[in-house]
Amino acid sequence: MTKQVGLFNKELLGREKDDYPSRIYQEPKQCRRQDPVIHSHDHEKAPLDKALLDHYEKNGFLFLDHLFDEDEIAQMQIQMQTLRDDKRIKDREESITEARSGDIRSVFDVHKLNNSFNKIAQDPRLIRVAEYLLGDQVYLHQTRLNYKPGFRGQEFYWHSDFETWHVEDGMPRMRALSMSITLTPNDHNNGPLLVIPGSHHTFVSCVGETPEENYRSSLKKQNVGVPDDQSLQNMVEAAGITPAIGQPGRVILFDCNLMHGSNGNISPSPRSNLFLVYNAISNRISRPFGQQRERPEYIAARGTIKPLKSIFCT
Ligand code: 6CS
Ligand code: FE
Repeated sequence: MTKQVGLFNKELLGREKDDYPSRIYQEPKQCRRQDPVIHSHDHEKAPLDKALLDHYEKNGFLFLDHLFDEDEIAQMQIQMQTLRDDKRIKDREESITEARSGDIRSVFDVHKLNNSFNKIAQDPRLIRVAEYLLGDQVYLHQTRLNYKPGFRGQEFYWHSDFETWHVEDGMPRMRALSMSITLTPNDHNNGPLLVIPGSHHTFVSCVGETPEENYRSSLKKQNVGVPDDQSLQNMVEAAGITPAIGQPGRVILFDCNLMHGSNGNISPSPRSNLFLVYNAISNRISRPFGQQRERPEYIAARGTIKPLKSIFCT
């Protein structure tokens, strides 16, 4: 018997209908995606060729190479080290440490903590791609540096970012995407991003209620909003697992609902990436679809939201 928890309360609160309910049923469910993958249709204006757009539509991810020159990449690598070695950064709430080793795992809101990353996050070469795919002006929902240090970098278990951003941040529709810029080599040995091609077409409703202030543990190890084994098995049997490997400077762009994760890193070399999450202005987050309090601004921007650049400026 499917017990729907909290749905009645939401109706009472006049909340719009939740098209992607999760963490309210007693057993896992799957539903078809109810949003386009690519929200623009004017191919004349497309900043990417048709083959790449078709790949993205079908698989939910794509690679952008040679966007940044050697100096730009070197500058990002220097800034990444500087942040990691700055004691003041480690003591901030935006810094998430590894549960076991205490090494820095992630630094959130990194575009507000560092001018170089702020410039990259607003770079027109990235914004125009995000604007086209999302069919709207865009803003930064979240930015973070994931360090995944050598020897002891812990895993990120399978998940859909959208499932979390919908339930815990109130992101209404699947109209957001992540750009992961590789800052160190991402190879088969150091815990590269693993994606399940085509999984963005299905929304997996997860079992298990969200504890208050879940982010205090989920950013170290995600235990809630995690898909069930059978759903994962079905997706992997249908499409396999693709490791998103690449040399520094590659942009791994993926849809907000793509199922992804990454293994721990026991190799000596860190797998460090800059993650930029672009959300459509029309899709700004509101009240969480779960019952919990809003997450802090450094994880989910909701205060000062303004478009990064008009889509009418070429
Ligand atoms: O909760 C979040 O927003 C973060 N959690 C994961 C595992 N991926 C997206 C994001 O960094
Ligand atoms: Fe994620």
